Amino acid sequence: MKLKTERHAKEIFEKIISGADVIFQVLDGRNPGGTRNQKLEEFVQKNTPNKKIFLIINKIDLIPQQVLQEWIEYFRKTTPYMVFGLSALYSRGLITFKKKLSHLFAKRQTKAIIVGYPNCGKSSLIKAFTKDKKNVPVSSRAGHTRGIIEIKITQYLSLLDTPGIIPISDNNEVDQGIKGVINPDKIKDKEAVVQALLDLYITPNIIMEYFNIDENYIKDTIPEYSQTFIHKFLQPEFNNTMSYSEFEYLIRLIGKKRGQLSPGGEVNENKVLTTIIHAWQKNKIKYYTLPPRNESIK
Ligand SMILES: Nc1nc2c(ncn2[C@@H]2O[C@H](COP(=O)(O)OP(=O)(O)OP(=O)(O)O)[C@@H](O)[C@H]2O)c(=O)[nH]1
Ligand SMILES: [Mg+2]
Repeated sequence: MKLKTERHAKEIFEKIISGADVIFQVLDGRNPGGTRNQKLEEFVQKNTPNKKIFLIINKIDLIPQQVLQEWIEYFRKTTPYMVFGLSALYSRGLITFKKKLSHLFAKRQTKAIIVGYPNCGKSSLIKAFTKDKKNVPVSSRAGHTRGIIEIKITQYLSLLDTPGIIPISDNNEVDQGIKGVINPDKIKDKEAVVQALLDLYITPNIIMEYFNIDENYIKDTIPEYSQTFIHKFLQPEFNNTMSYSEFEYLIRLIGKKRGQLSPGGEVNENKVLTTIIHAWQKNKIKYYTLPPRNESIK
């Protein structure tokens, strides 16, 4: 779904948050800044300032503790919202989160809703809450539009079991490929997605490590290019952009390593690109981002 206009965005936001007093905005821990929707936050502040927003940094099992701390500090300094880190998949941080919630909501019945971009872990978080035997489904609001079920997570706080999906604002294939909402086979320009990955998130050495490509392999496989390439891209401190021929070289290396060849014997680039995007979408390639430095305090 595409947010065509400002009005359209507002309609969607309105729908997402209706019926809830508390909004849990789930962020992908590997890129919390990029998976946060500030337009939604502004909308809530302007139109329904009584609704409380929480930032939930999910998937913390995929990032170093120090990186999580930096993001938490960053959000505490630059936003008025409460911030929590957790792993919905491994139920980490859930008890602390619930304890805090029972302190914060101790007077009247309150309803929370989970919102976030596709793939950030909304359903996993709901599942984590449901798995906990102490959290019981309390009501099915029959007669209401969809018969939404609520899960009681503390004495006074219940969670609507249908999350609000924030649509990706532009219908861009690259964004969708990176966010994992489109199957790699369906992506027309796979090269653009892999190049964007290399521009925004991962360095070539991370990809090569993932495919078990080391110095010797590079030297043995395509000797004419190897010294410059090794020097430039096998280092973890890599801070260069790849030229197109270097990019092609990387694809060739991976293709040879994986035996992804066309009948003619050349590397099947399409297959290699699909493999990379697939590995990325399945969270197999490790990465994380750091918060921006020196941002003014709100
Ligand atoms: N490692 C890790 N993976 C997670 C975590 N939470 C969710 N995932 C994975 O991320 C992917 C997306 O999780 P979902 O819970 O389906 O995400 P969602 O936000 O409901 O996605 P949509 O329904 O498509 O909007 C799945 O492969 C989950 O297993 C987590 O805490 N750690
Ligand atoms: Mg879901």
